[in-house]
Amino acid sequence: MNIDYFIQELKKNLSKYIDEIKNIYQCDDNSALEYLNLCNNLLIEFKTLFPESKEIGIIRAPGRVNLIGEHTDYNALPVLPIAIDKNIIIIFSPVNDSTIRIYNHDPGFEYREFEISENTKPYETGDWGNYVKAGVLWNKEKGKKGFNALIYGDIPSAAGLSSSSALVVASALTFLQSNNINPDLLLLADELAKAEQYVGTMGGGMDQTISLLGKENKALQINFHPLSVKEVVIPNEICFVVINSLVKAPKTKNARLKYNRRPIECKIALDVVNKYIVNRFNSAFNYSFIGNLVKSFPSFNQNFINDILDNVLNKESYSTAQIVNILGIDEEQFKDKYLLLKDGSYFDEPHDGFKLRQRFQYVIEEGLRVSRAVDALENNNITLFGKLMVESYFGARDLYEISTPEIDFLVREALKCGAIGSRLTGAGFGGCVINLIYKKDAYSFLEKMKDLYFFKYIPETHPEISVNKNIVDNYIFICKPCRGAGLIFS
Ligand code: NG1
Repeated sequence: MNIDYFIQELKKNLSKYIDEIKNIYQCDDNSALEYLNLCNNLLIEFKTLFPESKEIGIIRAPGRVNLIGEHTDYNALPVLPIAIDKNIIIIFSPVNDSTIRIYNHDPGFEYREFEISENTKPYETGDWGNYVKAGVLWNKEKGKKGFNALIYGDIPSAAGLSSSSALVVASALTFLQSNNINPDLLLLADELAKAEQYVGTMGGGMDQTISLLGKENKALQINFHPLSVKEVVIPNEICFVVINSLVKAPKTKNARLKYNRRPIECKIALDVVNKYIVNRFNSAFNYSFIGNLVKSFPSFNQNFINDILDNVLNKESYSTAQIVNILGIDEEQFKDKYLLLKDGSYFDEPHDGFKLRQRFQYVIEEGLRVSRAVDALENNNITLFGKLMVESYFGARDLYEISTPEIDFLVREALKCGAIGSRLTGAGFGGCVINLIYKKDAYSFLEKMKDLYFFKYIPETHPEISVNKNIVDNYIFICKPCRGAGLIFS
């Protein structure tokens, strides 16, 4: 569409576009008007940055909040996220050469420019441009045309709401659109999960899938290897409230190693179990994901899990020497198979050893909880869903060790203030808590939690974090399931 024409349209016929925005974001007239004003401002900014670009498109890709099923995706066990109304928006214009030129509306992120070429190397670890590169360079065969773009985002970063994957997804769709390619969204989600590992995190496929396939008013149960999705209706009387602990966990930094430790420990734990199965059952089973073991091993049941925890993975922690001995490989083979990171360095043995039993137990239990949670929602059993959320939190805190004192405080107080369920959401080490609330209790819950956390706990325990009282509603909010990524106003 022509940028000047569309700016005029938004001036003259604003009301014409309100319904589309209300449908996408599940919002009221006022919020829809705010979004339209934002689009208008971004279009004007784009015109100033790229005066030569006349034909434009607008892509959006949402962040997500995961209701239950944390760190299960890279183990091929299910998750249950919703897409939220916070998103990445890209105003773009295709160009005839292979150059990508990107400005960020946030002046904290500098201009980036790169070529669609096999020789294009990643920026330094942590650079925001790497997420755009991940979205564009994943398949060089598919297209050669670049684009000029202005990128806007309102998903808090490093908060477990998937700002990074929303940027990868939005960049990929912008690239495909610029080359007139209509992707199959499920296949694209699978590709982009691998593509995002470009930035160095050994993550799974939850975030890209929900950002692409999210549905209004519904959660998605996502299954992996093979990737499939099932829509799950959220009962009308409940809602989900996100609370941001304001403790950031940027996965491009320290939290990346803490995060990567978990997939590494899961893979080692699985191979110890694989080895045991081969010896014990005299069979050729060799599972590549914990989820495959759960789904396909004929003798998988509670007795089998107990046997593993009591007799196979029965130590509190394991040293490299112990694991090498169990697996019957040498230290070099061990390092190359399990500890090699994307940047070519090796993951160091943690000072408290590899916690194989705890990680294995948590992942198996969390995967089973997701299936039970979906049944609970489908049977309108809100109390059970809440109970499973709390169990998930305990597992994340005690076995997977991804909680923080701030998250612990929020979950404890939320349950006292009317939440039926509460748990950390996303990768952990900071970030957000998700709370299940009856809609009728939402207002009083929000007021109590604002007061307890943002006006008391944070000022007392973290004087270095400045709480802007005018935007507290950005830190604690009801999230409605929204539509997945795509072109808007096309
Ligand atoms: P967030 O919360 O966005 O950092 C990460 C992974 C997910 C999943 C969750 C934990 C990426 C891009 N995302 O998400 O795949 O493993 O942690 O459930 O690595």
